[in-house]
Amino acid sequence: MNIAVVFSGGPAPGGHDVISGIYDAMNPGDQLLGALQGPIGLVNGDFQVLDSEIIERFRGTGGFHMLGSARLKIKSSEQFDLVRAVVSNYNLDAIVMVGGDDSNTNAFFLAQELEAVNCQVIGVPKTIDGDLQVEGKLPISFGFDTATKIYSELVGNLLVDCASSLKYWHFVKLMGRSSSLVTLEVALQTQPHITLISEEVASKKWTINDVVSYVGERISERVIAGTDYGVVLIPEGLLEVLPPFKTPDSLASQFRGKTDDHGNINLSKMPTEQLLAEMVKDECSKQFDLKYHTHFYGYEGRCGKPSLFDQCFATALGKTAARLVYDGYTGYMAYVGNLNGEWEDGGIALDSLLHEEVREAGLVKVIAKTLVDLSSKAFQEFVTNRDSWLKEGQFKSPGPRQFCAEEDMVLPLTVEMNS
Ligand code: FBP
Repeated sequence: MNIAVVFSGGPAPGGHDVISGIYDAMNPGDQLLGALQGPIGLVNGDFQVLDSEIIERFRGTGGFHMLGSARLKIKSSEQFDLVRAVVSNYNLDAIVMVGGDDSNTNAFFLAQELEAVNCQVIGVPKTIDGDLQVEGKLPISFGFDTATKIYSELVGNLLVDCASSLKYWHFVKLMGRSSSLVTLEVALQTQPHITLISEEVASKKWTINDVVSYVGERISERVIAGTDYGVVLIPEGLLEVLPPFKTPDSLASQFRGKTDDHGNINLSKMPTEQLLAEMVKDECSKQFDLKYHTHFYGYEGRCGKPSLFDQCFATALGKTAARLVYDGYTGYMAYVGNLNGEWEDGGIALDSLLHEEVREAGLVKVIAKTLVDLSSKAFQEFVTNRDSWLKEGQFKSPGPRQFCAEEDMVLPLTVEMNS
């Protein structure tokens, strides 16, 4: 068989292990090809043959640089024709698409388009955002564990720094798109002074002014108590859930309407942390002068060396994808679940995950993003403890990852608590 593997969307730690897992599970004599620059390589017929030398060079490493990736959505009939031609030129029997919710949606439509040319399409759940989950089957995608451990180290360092220098507030935006799962996980791991969760803000129907008051009041509480320093965590998708707001020359307004190829707003480019810090400073200016720094943690974690958990998990996902190919499936996504016990694996029909959503192009069929469930154990744990985290001495600084078996196989707290 000839199997092609495609990285799609943003990188996530463990991608190279998915490929290693596919390679390990392939029958001798079968060929694995890697699409260069992800979907772009698939459309243009740009591939690299993946042999044992390349596989061993990249096994266990972070990043997607073995092949490169892109956010191209294969959607037009011309693009589907080009892929069909590539399938025929390279005698491809199967394509494994390693991607998030949008890329797996694309994998579903590609599977339909390629059925006539007998080419199977299998998806593998990838994304640091944690927003691709399937209840009862897939508790998380690969990459989330490593990325959140890296962000937790960085946030932990800031917590120690501000408690040491006693003078700064750090406003930290964390990647994750519309879902605040990354932020919730990092909050549980580091116990910072103030954390915003977009799903809660949306449920309370807060405006930007409500958010500014909430943060300002908590900061004032600490200032009055003589602790004029702390860390504020802000999910990347915060602005998306706030009703349109007007601030003079609003930074956010510059970015409204700009979307990626799948119709997602480019939240990573919105300087939400800066905007919020400025507005809070303004709000508090009559009482005190807020001294702050802003940070955005996202790219730092997307390509980190995968944790042992992510290496094992991604390899298992790759092996499962290969098995689905050999068993003749198409339009399925590989899963590995029951992570607290004996791991279980298999395939999930992609069409069972689709729902209708309004995107830039109107109503489209996509895989629903998993958001923070406000009734989940993980969120409730956060709600129970956040007031005490606001006070001195509650924070945690996990430090660098140790990569020793026991510590590095610890599941993300949100996954552990919610399973
Ligand atoms: P995927 O959905 O492709 O996994 O990417 C996730 C992500 O890391 C988001 O958290 C972030 O908003 C986005 O990528 C940033 O994308 P870009 O690489 O285009 O800046």
